Amino acid sequence: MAARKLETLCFLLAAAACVLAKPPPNIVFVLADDFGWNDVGYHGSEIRTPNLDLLSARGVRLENYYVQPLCTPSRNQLMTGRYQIHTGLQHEIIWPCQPYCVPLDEKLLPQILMEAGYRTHAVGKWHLGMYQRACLPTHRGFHTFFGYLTGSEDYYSHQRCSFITPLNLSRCALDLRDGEEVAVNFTGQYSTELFTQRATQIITGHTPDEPLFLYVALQAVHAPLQVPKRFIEPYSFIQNEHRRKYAGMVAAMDEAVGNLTLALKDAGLWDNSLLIFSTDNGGQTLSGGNNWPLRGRKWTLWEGGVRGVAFVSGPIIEQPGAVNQELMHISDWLPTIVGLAGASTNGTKPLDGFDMWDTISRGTASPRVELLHNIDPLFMDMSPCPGGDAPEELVQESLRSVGRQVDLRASEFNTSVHAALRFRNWKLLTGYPGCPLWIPPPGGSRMNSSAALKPLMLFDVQNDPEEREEISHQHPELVSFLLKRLQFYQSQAKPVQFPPDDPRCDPGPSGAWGPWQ
Ligand SMILES: *[C@@H]1O[C@H](CO)[C@@H](O)[C@H](O)[C@H]1NC(C)=O
Ligand SMILES: *[C@@H]1O[C@H](CO)[C@@H](O)[C@H](O)[C@H]1NC(C)=O
Ligand SMILES: *[C@@H]1O[C@H](CO)[C@@H](O)[C@H](O)[C@H]1NC(C)=O
Ligand SMILES: *[C@@H]1O[C@H](CO)[C@@H](O)[C@H](O)[C@H]1NC(C)=O
Ligand SMILES: *[C@@H]1O[C@H](CO)[C@@H](O)[C@H](O)[C@H]1NC(C)=O
Ligand SMILES: CC(=O)N[C@H]1CO[C@H](CO)[C@@H](O)[C@@H]1O
Repeated sequence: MAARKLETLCFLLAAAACVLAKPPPNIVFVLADDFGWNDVGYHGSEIRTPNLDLLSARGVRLENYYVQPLCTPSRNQLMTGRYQIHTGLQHEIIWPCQPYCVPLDEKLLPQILMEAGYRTHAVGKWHLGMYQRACLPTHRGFHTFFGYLTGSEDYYSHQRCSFITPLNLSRCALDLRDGEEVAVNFTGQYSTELFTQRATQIITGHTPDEPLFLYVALQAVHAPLQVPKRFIEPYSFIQNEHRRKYAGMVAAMDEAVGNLTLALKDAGLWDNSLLIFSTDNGGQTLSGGNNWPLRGRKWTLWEGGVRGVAFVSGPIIEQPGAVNQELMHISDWLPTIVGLAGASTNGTKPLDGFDMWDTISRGTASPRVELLHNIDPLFMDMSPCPGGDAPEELVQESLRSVGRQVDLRASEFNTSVHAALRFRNWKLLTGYPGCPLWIPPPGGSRMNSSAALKPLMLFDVQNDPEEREEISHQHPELVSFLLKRLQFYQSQAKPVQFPPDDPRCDPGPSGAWGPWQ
């Protein structure tokens, strides 16, 4: 709507006035998958990312930026501007056979932009549910979609293998669609190149009289570790095979972002574009990723799971070249982008995100002082964590704290529950936060160390971003305040949605994953 109004205005006014009244910017949002803190060149990684380094150096690096520790939750918060507790998606991811999706009464970012006159496209990973057609991207605000609906597929065959519990069988089937149709012709094409090619075609074919919203949710650099040889060759110096392949995958992703930027320039769109780059969660150290020196990894509430690599780039930024240290969260993109689009958040449910544009573009103080990382009463860390699994003492201590709970008023937060809250420079963690190790890059000579876990831990993450010094005993009043805040959030949480597998999801030996209801 806003774009149309502006066009009409331009038609009625003199051309000079139209130059002043700039049309809404094109937004290209690149979401990387499982890209770790220590995997980008500008954080000192041994992996080179010349395009990301240059674009971010000419844009704004977001160095105090947070995501959720997992794929579905981060994407969910990006699309809704709301915390997981407010959508019922606080537990894990949507597995292929679970019959649920982001609640259909949530208004998503692309819906708002579409109503505001944007042309909206999604390329790559969806992972926000697909058991019904109504859950698909083309029913949730995207004019077009090319990509996959679940996660973890093969980069070449585009097949996803998943165990279907009620059928007691493991099924491998295609997961690639063009719009809502199964896309059968792309076997053998490496997805980072395939998705970049499609995104480039969208940019090239875009009519500049409409603003563009292009969401490129790359498969890179999630496992499995697969990449064309040309990308690995420069990394023969990395001894560890996982890390070496992963480095190649990062190189392919870096080239992809370079290609997208070039396409925007060639199409004459760059001057009024904003490129946003963000990871969806911390690196998975079991699959080549790394978050050193941060603690933990993907799937955990430690900084290594939730502190994300992100930057913005493009000529519309007022103070390019800045390194931004203001607190920001992935749920902030919805109000920020909607604000830039001149659109309205009317029709969304109460937002947890803030409009960060002044903070990003001009460096003003962040309006965000608090951030709920998550509260998940069902949490389990499924991956091996040698030497860092929840120790017996913590389990016992948690049980004792459950016992203590009985004597307390019901308004007390249950500190056995996996949760974390950030308030200014403070971060409170309760329950088992997930694998608590500091994991150095493979082959690195730097050592980790371990520290005893407690059911309740407080860190000053501004001065101690590595979460090494637990200081809850020094700040009893602050701890009590933060527990009240957690209880405040928990009191408004929707019940966790996590239905059992529906056997009707089975695509059969020659079918494709997709809606079954
Ligand atoms: C599942 O299948 C395996 C063999 O594929 C079999 O050994 C096992 O008993 C089955 N489990 C159930 C619960 O049927
Ligand atoms: C894709 O496959 C379909 C059906 O197999 C075929 O009709 C079509 O021509 C193919 N398109 C391309 C670009 O190969
Ligand atoms: C980038 O563009 C070049 C030239 O078109 C192409 O050969 C290459 O495969 C592209 N890279 C990626 C990762 O898409
Ligand atoms: C918000 O949306 C409602 C329903 O579509 C509409 O009646 C109302 O005028 C809108 N408000 C604003 C401020 O746009
Ligand atoms: C506290 O949370 C733990 C872990 O979710 C749960 O097992 C326990 O029943 C809870 N205790 C109370 C009193 O609700
Ligand atoms: C490389 C290294 O130092 N690894 C250690 C990390 O900490 C765990 C837990 O103390 C040890 O088991 C590892 O050997």
